[in-house]
Amino acid sequence: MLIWNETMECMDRDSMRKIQGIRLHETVDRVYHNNTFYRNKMQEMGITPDDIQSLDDITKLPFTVKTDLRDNYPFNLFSVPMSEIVRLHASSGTTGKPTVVGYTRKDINTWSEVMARTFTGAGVHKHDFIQIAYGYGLFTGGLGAHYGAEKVGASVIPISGGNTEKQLQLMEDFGTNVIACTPSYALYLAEMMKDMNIDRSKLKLRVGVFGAEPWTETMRREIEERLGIKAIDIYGLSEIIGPGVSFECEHQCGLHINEDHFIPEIVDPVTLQPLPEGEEGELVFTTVTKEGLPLLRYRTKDLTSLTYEKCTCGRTLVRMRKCTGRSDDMLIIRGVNVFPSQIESALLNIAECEPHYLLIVEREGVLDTLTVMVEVQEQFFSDEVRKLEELKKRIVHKIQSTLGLSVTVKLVEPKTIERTAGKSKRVIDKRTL
Ligand code: DLL
Repeated sequence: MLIWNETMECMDRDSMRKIQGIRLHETVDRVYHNNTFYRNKMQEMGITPDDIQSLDDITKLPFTVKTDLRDNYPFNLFSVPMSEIVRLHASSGTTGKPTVVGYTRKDINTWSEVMARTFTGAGVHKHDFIQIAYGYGLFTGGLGAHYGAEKVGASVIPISGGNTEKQLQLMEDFGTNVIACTPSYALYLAEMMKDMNIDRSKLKLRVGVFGAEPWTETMRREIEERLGIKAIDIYGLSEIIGPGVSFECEHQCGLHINEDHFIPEIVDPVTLQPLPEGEEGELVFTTVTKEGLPLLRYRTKDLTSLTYEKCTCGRTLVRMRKCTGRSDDMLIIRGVNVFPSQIESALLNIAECEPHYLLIVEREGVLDTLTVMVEVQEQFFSDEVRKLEELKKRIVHKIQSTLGLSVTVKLVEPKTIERTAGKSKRVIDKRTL
């Protein structure tokens, strides 16, 4: 099994910590001298770059949150003059101004490097044909994946998201063996493949490189089965670089973090105190090589845990557990905390359910209600009413017994719930509309 950068990906812990410490000091020194926002923050806390001499000193640094980026819209958090910026991306978000991120030439090279590690981790090499169906444009998915795939030398098909029939046609004609897109779009591709009567044996698809949204292990199994491929999870966020922050190897046992570039911490989301290895909390990153937009202790809101154990693949890079929820994804329904991923797992364990669902939260008087809308497989939907009622009861019971929450279940025909080429929307919270 190939490793893109064995020196960095298989380094012993002491050497990694030393490099991280040096790079951390350099980054802090740089932002202190080039960025008013961080200089002010550090001065308020009474610290200078000299206080940051080793990795352990990271906890002395201030946190950064998404609103800091919004408040400094569009470019005020950048740490280089605009003449050094060669690329801008932005993530739209649901409210207010987008979050803008900027890259220097060196940042683009770093991004290609971490994405080359990512693809190599997924077993992708220069003889592969990779179809990039992440959106190209301001979203970091398309171009981020593109540069990494070119770096490993694969033949890149920059098709972007959508245009599903064309995707499938090119897949067949070009002999695509790697697909990169969101997991929800992967499911849609599988569905269309069936509708268009495409003979799977004519396709060379071998592996999918999926990310940009949470997806459960049960969803992974569905995708692997329906597309007949290995489904690899990749994680990232625009603020830190885009895709390429962490990646699974072929063993699919946690995502290797490119920690020589992005130092992770897990903190308690309430007290912000660092948590020990293995405990779940909020993932926080400090970038230590980025020039355009270096960030100190950026709170991702993503919930996961870390392990420093060496992986079977030989990489020693710290691994994060597959991330299935964000602290701001959590719904509180009549006092019960629910993550959409928990409902997803419950639904996908019921054979008649399709992996397409939508959660609708409403308030009736003082009570919150959760309606779970889920598609039922064709062959069951045409069944008699009594059987559908029985199925509905089974789903309600499954959710009640695993989450302790009573919900209303609405069974709908296949293809009722909207499909998307990008990130799927699983929750409509009418309480906040
Ligand atoms: O989604 C970057 C990306 C593109 C990652 C393509 C992977 C593949 P943003 O639009 O800024 O960036 O969204 C970042 O998406 O904080 C997570 O909540 C979520 N996310 C990204 N990847 C995963 C994943 C891109 N593999 C936000 N599993 C992050 C779970 C993910 N959530």
